[in-house]
Amino acid sequence: MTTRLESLSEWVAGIARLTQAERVHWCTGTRDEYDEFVREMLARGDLLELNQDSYPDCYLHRSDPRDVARVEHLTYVCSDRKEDAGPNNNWMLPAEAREKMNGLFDGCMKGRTLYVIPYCMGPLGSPYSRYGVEITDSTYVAANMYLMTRMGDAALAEIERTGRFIRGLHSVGELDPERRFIMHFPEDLTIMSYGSGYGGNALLGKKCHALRIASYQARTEGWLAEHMLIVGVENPAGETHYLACAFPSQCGKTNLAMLIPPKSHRGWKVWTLGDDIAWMHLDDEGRLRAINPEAGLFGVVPGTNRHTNPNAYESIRRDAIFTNVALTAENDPWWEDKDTGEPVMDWQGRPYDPANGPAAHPNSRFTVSAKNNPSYSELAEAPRGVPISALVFGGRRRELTPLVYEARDWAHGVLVGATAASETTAAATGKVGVVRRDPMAMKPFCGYNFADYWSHWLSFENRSDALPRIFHVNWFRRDPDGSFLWPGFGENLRVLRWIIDRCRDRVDAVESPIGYLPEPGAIDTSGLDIELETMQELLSVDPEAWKQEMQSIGEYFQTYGDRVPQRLRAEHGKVLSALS
Ligand code: OXD
Ligand code: MN
Repeated sequence: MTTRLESLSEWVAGIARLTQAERVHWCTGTRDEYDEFVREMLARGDLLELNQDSYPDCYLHRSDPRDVARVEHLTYVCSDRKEDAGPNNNWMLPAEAREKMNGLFDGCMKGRTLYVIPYCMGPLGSPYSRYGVEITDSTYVAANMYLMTRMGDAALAEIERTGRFIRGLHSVGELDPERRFIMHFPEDLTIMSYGSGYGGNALLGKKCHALRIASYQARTEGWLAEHMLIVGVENPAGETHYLACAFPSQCGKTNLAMLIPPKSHRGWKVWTLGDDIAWMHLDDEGRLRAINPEAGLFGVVPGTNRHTNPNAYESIRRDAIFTNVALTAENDPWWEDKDTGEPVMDWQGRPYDPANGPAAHPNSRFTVSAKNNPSYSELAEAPRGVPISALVFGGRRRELTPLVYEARDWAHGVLVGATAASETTAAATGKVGVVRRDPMAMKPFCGYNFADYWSHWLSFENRSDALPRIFHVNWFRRDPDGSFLWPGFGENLRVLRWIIDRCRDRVDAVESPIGYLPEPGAIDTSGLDIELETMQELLSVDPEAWKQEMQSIGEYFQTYGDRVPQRLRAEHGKVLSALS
């Protein structure tokens, strides 16, 4: 099969020539095709069959041990002008980057199959959905794209109808970390990724398209592409409120998106719409509506068990691809905190020896269709998405940041998002556990200058008076001994309830220099073994520590120079003077 869209067929032919691919396969997106990908990978040893009785249609992929996470230091935004990429991105001149990448792609698919993957981000037929074509030489990528996006004929038909698509070129190359680059050309709507097979670097629909390129498009077109989960919280009266929440990688987005209400909350339900990315547009009434551009979950495996995330645990019992987990003697997948079974072989295929570190890689992943999730919302397929009542920012902070607080208004909320910070995790290579500024959880994903991004966020203030309220949460506050103060997981619903009550004007709040905090007792802790003092500690604001934080934020803003919007500086100034 090929295409009648000349711009696409010419591009594919040119890449096939450049890379000297042996054959070209146009992906149709059927289950039979996926099964064939799996058979080929099993034959080559790229996939291993897991125990088919306990884990039907589940497979294990072991990646190159040097290719297990996103590589932010090798990820670039190549805009014409350096200042348009901003201090938040690595930058290279587009011509230079293209030359470098063409050199790497030259002849790199000799003897390999080139897959052409037309895909749709968002529900097919939604006015908010966008299309792309990824070219790759990795069968693993093609199989994962089948689970993560709406890929194949239907997407191609739409691309042929409109002629519009994002071009994504990917090769695993030699998997050599010294010859690895993830390049974005937002002004040309193009992505070039070489030398990695890891999800965030190689499944180009996800971080590269749906965040870096889409954030750039969203700014020019007046919408938002964000690193946010989307959930619906249904109360016992049957009313559902939708929330979009931004947390950095490995801060529990998937767990919150799939939350099962605790036993104390009979009659409540939480519906998953997305666990990683939200595209949000203003509708005719000025409400922000969100769709999830993805169709699957690419989640962190360690820590997933029947208590922390029963829905995820259930979702990955069939039709899942596991990457870099360990194995039990029964050939079941195993990971840290699985709560059942014992590892006999680690993620690198060595006999398990605790001296070698964790059995599963800390960033080991599962890929499954979102439809596997028992709490998947039907509205996740709705072309117009869902109206968002609250936007929630968060991070992983041992101290300082209270369990929850609310911004005074939209502009203050933009400051709250812009000042978010978190301890780093294994989702990206580099040191783990150091606090870094991660505005809107978009540090690794914003395809242009953060200062312009904040202006874009602020611009919504003048476009609608029905915008969602903005909150900040921190599930990760600890006592001096290092123990978590808040139980987290399903109990986080108690905090979401306060957020929703605020949105409906059902509860008052206490004003503080950093925003509105819950009144004592306003967060329902019935049935929880948590002392009053612990709640006070969780909701406390230390003015001295906050002053330092705001001063350091002021210094951070300085690194963006004059482009930082005056409105944001004014909000920052207001908080700082309230703390003095
Ligand atoms: C992810 C990430 O994989 O944020 O979602 O790293
Ligand atoms: Mn993510």
